[in-house]
Amino acid sequence: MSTAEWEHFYASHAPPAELPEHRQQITDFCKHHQPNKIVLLTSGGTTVPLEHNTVRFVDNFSAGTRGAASAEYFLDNGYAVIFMYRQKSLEPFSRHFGGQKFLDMLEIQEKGSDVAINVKSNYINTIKPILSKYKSAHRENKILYVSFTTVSDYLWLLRVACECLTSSGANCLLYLAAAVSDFYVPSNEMPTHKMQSGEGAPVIQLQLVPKMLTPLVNNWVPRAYVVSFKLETDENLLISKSRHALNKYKHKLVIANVLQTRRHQVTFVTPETSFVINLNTEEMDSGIEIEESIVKNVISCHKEHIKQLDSH
Ligand code: PAZ
Repeated sequence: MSTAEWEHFYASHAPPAELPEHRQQITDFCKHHQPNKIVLLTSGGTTVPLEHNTVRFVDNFSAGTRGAASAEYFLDNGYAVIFMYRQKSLEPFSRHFGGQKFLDMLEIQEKGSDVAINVKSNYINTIKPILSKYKSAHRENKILYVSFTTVSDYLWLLRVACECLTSSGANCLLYLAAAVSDFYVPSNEMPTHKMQSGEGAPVIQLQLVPKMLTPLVNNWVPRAYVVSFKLETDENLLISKSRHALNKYKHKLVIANVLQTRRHQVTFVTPETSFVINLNTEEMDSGIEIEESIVKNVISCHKEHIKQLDSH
């Protein structure tokens, strides 16, 4: 990927309005946590707008489950977390109470004109540990939420976050779990207003999104431990494509998963080896999440990375 393609992408897509505010927040957060370990975790899908005044867009399946769950396990393990997520995708802690689940946990008690809303007693043991972890993560300023929606917002935010993280050196871990679109409609080829059906079926030409891993690994955060995720639907491609990514971008770890089995199986692929992490049915039924093992293994790889860089 040449620099020119990068410059072209950034030059032809305006940064999101909130970018200066996000830069300040991330800078302050990184300063606050230095010299401790910090993870930049990306989560959820990205949209590809089809109009400048966007009514329609191309999206993908990711709900942000992997990212939101992983953020909680990183916090459990003492990391400060920059949670860079797709707006309206799942968030750590609140993910446990989404949709009607939250309302089902409550009951109304009325005595005359006094009305109280309480948590049903059988849910207290479920809610209490999650609520305590949420409160302490926020009290101790251990998690920063920054959101994006479109693929270009994502790429702008990623670059800015990396610039802020450079000074964290090897203590910085990048855990790139977001499902980022590979294709986009260039800004100068997008209509300003809503496409009109009366004008017939539109022909939309998508272009390849420049891959950000090359500048990220080489220039933006050269000492960080970078973990990318690879999703496939054809299992036969999984390892070869992960190895290809490692060779091409020169980072240290790809976590490979297949769409249908991603909740209970992933493969860690490093330049030298690969190994599978699996949950059995019993573990899944008891509520164990695969992200707990993923994060544990990533943290031990990160430790090893810090040791190696320290010894040079
Ligand atoms: O968000 P989710 O929990 O439904 O899915 C997680 C995932 C499959 C998006 C993630 O594990 C992943 O593979 N992300 C990278 C996708 C890719 O660009 O290949």
